[in-house]
Amino acid sequence: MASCGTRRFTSCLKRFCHRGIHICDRYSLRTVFWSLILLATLGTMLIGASLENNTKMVIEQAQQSMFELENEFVKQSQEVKAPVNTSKPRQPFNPFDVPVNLKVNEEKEKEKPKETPKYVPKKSYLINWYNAPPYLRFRPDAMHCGFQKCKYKNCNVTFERKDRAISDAVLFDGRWVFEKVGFIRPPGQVWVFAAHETPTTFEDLGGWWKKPQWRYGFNWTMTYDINNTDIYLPYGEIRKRLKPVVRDFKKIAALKTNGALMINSHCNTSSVREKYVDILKKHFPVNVLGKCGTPWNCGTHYIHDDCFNLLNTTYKFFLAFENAFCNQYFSEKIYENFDYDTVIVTRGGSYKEAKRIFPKGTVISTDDFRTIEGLGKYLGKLAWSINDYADILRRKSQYYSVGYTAVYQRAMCDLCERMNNLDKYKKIIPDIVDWAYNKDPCRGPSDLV
Ligand SMILES: *[C@@H]1O[C@H](CO)[C@@H](O)[C@H](O)[C@H]1NC(C)=O
Ligand SMILES: *[C@@H]1O[C@H](CO)[C@@H](O)[C@H](O)[C@H]1NC(C)=O
Ligand SMILES: *[C@@H]1O[C@H](CO)[C@@H](O)[C@H](O)[C@H]1NC(C)=O
Ligand SMILES: *[C@@H]1O[C@H](CO)[C@@H](O)[C@H](O)[C@H]1NC(C)=O
Ligand SMILES: *[C@@H]1O[C@H](CO)[C@@H](O)[C@H](O)[C@H]1NC(C)=O
Ligand SMILES: CC(=O)N[C@H]1CO[C@H](CO)[C@@H](O)[C@@H]1O
Repeated sequence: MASCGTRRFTSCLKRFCHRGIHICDRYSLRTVFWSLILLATLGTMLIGASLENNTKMVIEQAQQSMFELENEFVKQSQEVKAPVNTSKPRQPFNPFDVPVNLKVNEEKEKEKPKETPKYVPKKSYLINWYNAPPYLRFRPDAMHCGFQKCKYKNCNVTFERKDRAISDAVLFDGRWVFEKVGFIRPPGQVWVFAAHETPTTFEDLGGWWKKPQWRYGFNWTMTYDINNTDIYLPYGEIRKRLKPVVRDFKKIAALKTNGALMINSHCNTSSVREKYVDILKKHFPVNVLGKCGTPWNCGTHYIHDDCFNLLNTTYKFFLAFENAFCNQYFSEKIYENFDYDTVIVTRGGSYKEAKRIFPKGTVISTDDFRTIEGLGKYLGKLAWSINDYADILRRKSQYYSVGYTAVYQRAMCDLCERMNNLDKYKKIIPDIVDWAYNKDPCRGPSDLV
């Protein structure tokens, strides 16, 4: 074929055939010619198609990066503004899909037989935190945990003042509400009275929540007291580990040099723990860090930084003494320190409640001692008995504390489930003061002997 050069294609083929190629015997030259034309056409079409594919890909990539840019923008603006807008999820920008696609879809819809429509939640619910407490604000993981892990995912939380009047539910940190509500409550808006702290501290900030303007206002409560709340939000939860940890607990015990440690910032408490500790000090060495003892700058804003290592390495006991004795009230003092290799002594809750809440043999409760001296002597004995001490650490290490984010997330899921089923959860709390105090949830200290 190389010799064909500039001659006309047909005569060239003729010459080629005369040299005895068999196809010339079977097919007419014309057939060969048209076949070649056909092949050429097909080839062109294929190239065209792949070009078209390429173009499509380029467009899709452009769209993709537009989505990404847009998402990035949404993300950034959320980061700056805190969360969260609700109503409809934003439609990703797609310049290519306006009327044409709509038409196609309409036609397709007509062809299809009608199916039973799948249940799609009608809307999403906006939940406004009216005055999120510092306890939450300093825990951004919890604050922004979202609803993706919930059964009902169609809720959003906002912390912005301006969203109050357009929200489906408002969460109030009850003891911190103001004199005036400050916005017009839309019909049907759900109000939740939330409380981390105990009723003994509800008076601390003006006590406006007790005033008539807040009566018949709240629908639900959200607190740590499982027996007296609609939405259960404790400080944490202890769970069994699937795989036990293996550590040399005897060695850890043997290396500890100090007695008991307390870290706290409230020095005049309804549980009068300060007095309890003063008496305990006569029987067992106790160091107090924080506002009520030796100043220390660690763990500000509830963040457990490396300073807390001394629970692992130095102190045999950590005194998780609550500021009040109220049903179910066990705070971050125990939940945030549970995983350290130290033995925790609790003082709180209703009488002997620690025994029911925490796994057997993992914590020491002051309820189990008739006198403070008795506790002091017990701690002294345990401190010198490496085997017994290590046994407690080993038992405790079979469990772990899930952390605040997990329990907060669960409470938010519960709230969202309720929002989706308002009929089922209809409730108005006539008098929130009654709810707070009537069941007599708190006791005074009876162990200061
Ligand atoms: C929330 O989104 C809607 C549209 O989805 C928009 O009209 C509204 O302005 C947004 N609100 C806020 C507070 O950003
Ligand atoms: C509180 O609730 C727990 C868990 O639901 C239950 O086991 C316990 O009996 C209740 N206690 C009281 C005093 O009602
Ligand atoms: C401690 O608190 C009580 C009331 O809660 C108050 O009467 C008392 O003066 C306070 N004592 C100190 C030393 O602050
Ligand atoms: C305390 O010790 C345990 C076990 O050695 C370890 O898992 C944990 O990370 C330690 N905690 C800190 C804050 O170092
Ligand atoms: C919540 O309380 C308000 C005002 O008392 C009431 O109008 C509304 O029906 C209540 N919502 C629910 C779900 O109970
Ligand atoms: C901004 C934001 O997070 N919006 C979310 C609100 O909730 C819906 C689910 O109901 C999500 O799709 C949105 O992304």
